[in-house]
Amino acid sequence: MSSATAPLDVLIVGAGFGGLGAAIALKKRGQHNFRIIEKEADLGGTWLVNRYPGCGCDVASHLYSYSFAPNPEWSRSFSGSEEIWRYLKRCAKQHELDAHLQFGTAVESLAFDQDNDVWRVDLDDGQSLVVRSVILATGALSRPAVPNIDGLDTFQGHQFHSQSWDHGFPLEGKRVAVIGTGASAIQFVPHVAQRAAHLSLFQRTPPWILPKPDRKISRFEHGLFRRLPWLQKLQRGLIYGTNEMRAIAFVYRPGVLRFFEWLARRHIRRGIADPALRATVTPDYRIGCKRVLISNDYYPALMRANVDVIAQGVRSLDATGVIASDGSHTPCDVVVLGTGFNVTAPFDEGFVRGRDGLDLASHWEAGPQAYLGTVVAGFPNLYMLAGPNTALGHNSMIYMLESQIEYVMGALEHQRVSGAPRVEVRSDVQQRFNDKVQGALAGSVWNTGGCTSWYKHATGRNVALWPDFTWRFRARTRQFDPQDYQL
Ligand code: N01
Repeated sequence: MSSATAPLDVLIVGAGFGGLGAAIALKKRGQHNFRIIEKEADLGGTWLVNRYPGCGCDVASHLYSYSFAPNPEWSRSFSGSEEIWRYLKRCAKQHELDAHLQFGTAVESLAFDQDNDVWRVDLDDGQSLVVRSVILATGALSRPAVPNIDGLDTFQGHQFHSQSWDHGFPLEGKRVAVIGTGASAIQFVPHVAQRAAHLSLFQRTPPWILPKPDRKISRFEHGLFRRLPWLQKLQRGLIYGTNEMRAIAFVYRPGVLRFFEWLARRHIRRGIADPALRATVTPDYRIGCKRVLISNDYYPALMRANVDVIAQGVRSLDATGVIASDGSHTPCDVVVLGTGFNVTAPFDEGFVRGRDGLDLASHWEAGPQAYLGTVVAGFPNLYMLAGPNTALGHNSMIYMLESQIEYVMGALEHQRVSGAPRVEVRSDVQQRFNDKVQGALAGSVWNTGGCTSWYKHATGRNVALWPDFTWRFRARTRQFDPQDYQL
């Protein structure tokens, strides 16, 4: 559709869990004048692009799925990336989203045309769209963080980031250097260790890791879940409730976390025989401060004869390898960056321009901030999913996304019924909300646990996490309240 034709009612940017969920919600409400633009060649978001060996979800599958689309066939209690992607494909098919999906096209910029109360959207294929409302579902963890390490570009071997794993490059017989020991790295390190001639793992900060209660789900259970859907619902509820309890420790009673540190230390002792290596991988900050990881094969992998853990930190790279901060040089054939994602600057300058030309990236220079992680003053008729302070350290993001989607549907419905040309959150409402969020974060383990993490902006503000029970977020987003808005 070019700008000459009638405006689209809604443009969804991104075809991951958030974007597809929003599209299904629109269709359920009889709204069909929308399009989903996706830069990748297929749908799936995170679960399409993250395909490193061992990639999977550390939230249990019965919970990590849409509430309206239970999957009785999950093969394991914690599913792998490809199985989650196939689940999303099925959901999109069942809800007939094909006609709305446009792949291989990136949105280059979005600008609010305040004379006409529409968004003008430029795509990288040269097309322009005019849309009434935009839902940005671009994901919180979609922009790889490539570290600013001296000499990274001078390295003559092969290198890639975990998010764009090069499956065409065989690791067999190679000397591999891995930088980073976060959630992604601990999943792929055991697989790389099995294939590589040698693996040098550059650890800057060790993560806290608990045992992963993973197992195969039997055919008998699949049959039960198919015949008795309430049983799967019950299981989902139990997982949700158990996860929710963790908020008590993370936010209200960080002292309780000592018990989990004891469990994690025991996990280290059981997985690693060498006392020196045990000391190297034992964190010195409170558990929960960084995301708590789960794995049964990471510590045993570090015990292999072909694996070294280098805890000195990375100073630089040269043509042939990695130089640690103590000056030691590790020659390698390939460098894998398990260095995570850029969460604190989700958009480039010029990508979103709101009312009066306000640029979202500049506006967020001191860190992203929104109301309910969904709307930002100065940016009318623009909604974001998985926005600021909606990520979780304790429960399923799908629950948060579904809460946000319900809220956005309320806003769109209100606009339709009232005929208001603009829906823009009041800045005082947004400010009050953020003061409360930051107040709640102040005593939490994420802010007091003695670590740095991707949750925090350079200013020290935690711009990522929702610091409370998720049901409270759902209660806050259940109903769109026009009083919070300039309409
Ligand atoms: O990234 P991370 P990730 N020199 O930021 C290190 C989600 N996820 O991709 O800790 C040396 O956790 C950095 O060191 P430090 C999940 O929400 C989910 O692993 O900053 N090292 C750290 O060790 C997760 O939290 C699943 O000191 C450098 C690592 O790189 C989020 O994605 C699976 C460095 C980055 O770890 C991010 O995880 C995977 C440098 N210059 C991921 N820069 C699920 O199962 C960075 N590091 C749902």
